Formats: sequence, structure tokens, C-alpha cells
Amino acid sequence: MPVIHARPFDFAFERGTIGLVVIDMQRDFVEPGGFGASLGNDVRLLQAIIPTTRRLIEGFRTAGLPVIHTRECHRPDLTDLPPAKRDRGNPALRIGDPGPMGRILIAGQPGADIIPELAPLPGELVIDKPGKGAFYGTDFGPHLQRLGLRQLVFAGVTTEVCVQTTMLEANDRGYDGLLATDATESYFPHFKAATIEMIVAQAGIVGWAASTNTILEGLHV
Ligand code: C5J
Repeated sequence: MPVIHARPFDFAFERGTIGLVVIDMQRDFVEPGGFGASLGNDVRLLQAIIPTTRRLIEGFRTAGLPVIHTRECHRPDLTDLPPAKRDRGNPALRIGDPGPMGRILIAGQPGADIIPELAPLPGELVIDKPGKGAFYGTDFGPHLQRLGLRQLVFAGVTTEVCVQTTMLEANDRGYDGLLATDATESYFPHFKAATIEMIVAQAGIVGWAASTNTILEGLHV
């Protein structure tokens, strides 16, 4: 079986069962004026991973392997938005409020779009999710089964929130998860570092971690 050299040990995969999941690389998290900025975060930290994430995506496409994108967003009528999520953090703009990129974190609004640099290709799966994890309230799980995927490489933002939550959800469902350490980012660099260490600790209790170069070498692209 081919492997990707990873921490805490080699990540074994098969060409027919590995795919890339890019979490929430949306304008609302990465550009000024969106949800992330409304919570007082410096979005420039997240912009730094765009070139690496693009290289990772293009590597999977070149290898003919599936690329799946997620978007955190809510229905325009907010029926899938718990009041606690809307009110939490006392943001300058709340979810559903009008902002410079349309209504904050609402499906179909410009802010909820994936950034143009990482735009999905026609035919690539895009999962809209109301929660932090991609399995909650979506058909992500059935799509993974339909595609026959068992090993998932994760990229995107933010490392300790939506990326980690989805990795944990996937782990509990029997998927092997590998985090691309330089294609994920947090508004809090120490949270990113802690998340990577947590994932690989205890002999890989919830997954593996490796750089984009190492992943692409393992895929032979
Ligand atoms: C957050 C996410 N941080 N995509 N969402 O609210 O990590």
C-alpha cells in the first residue's frame, strides 16, 4: 500500500479511496468585512495559506483524486441557526446581518462564496454546512460513502474549529484523517500549533499530520 510520510507514523492510502476536503475557504473568513473580521480577527493570517492550499488542491486534481469543498453558511430565513450561535461573541455584525459582502454567513451571498483563488471546478462536491463539523446537518457522510472514500486529507480554516471538528467527526465514523499542516490556519497561531500536536499525540489518537510537499510526494504528483 502506498504511504505518505506523516506524523506520528506513515499514512497508508489507496488511490481509489483517498480524497481532499477543503474546509470553509470562504470570503467570510478570509476577507475583510466578513464573519471572521466581525469577531475582531485579523484575516491576513488566513490569507497566507492560499498559495499552499491551491498547490494541494491542484495536486489532487492532477492525480485525478476527488476534491471536496465545504462552506459554513445558513439558510436566509435563519431556521438552521441556533440563537446561541447568532449571539455568541457579541460580534460587530451578526450572522444574517447585512455587511459589505452581503448578509453575513448566509448561503448564496457573496461572503459565503469560496475565495476565487480556490474556486471549485465544475463537478467538484461543495457541502454547505450549518455547523462547525461537515457531517452535522448535511449529506457529507452519504457522499463520502458514494465516492468510496476512506482516507481524507484535510485543509482549510480554521484549524481548531471547523477543520478539527470535522476531523474528529470523521475519525469517529472510521475515516483516516491527515491534516495538511501548511494548508490550514487559525486566527490564533498557538491554537493551530496545539491542534496539530493534539491530533498526532497518543500515537495518532485522531489522525495524522504532514506538510503539503510531503503529501504531494506521497501521491507522486
Ligand atoms: C469558525 C470555521 N471559526 N470555519 N468557523 O467559526 O472554523
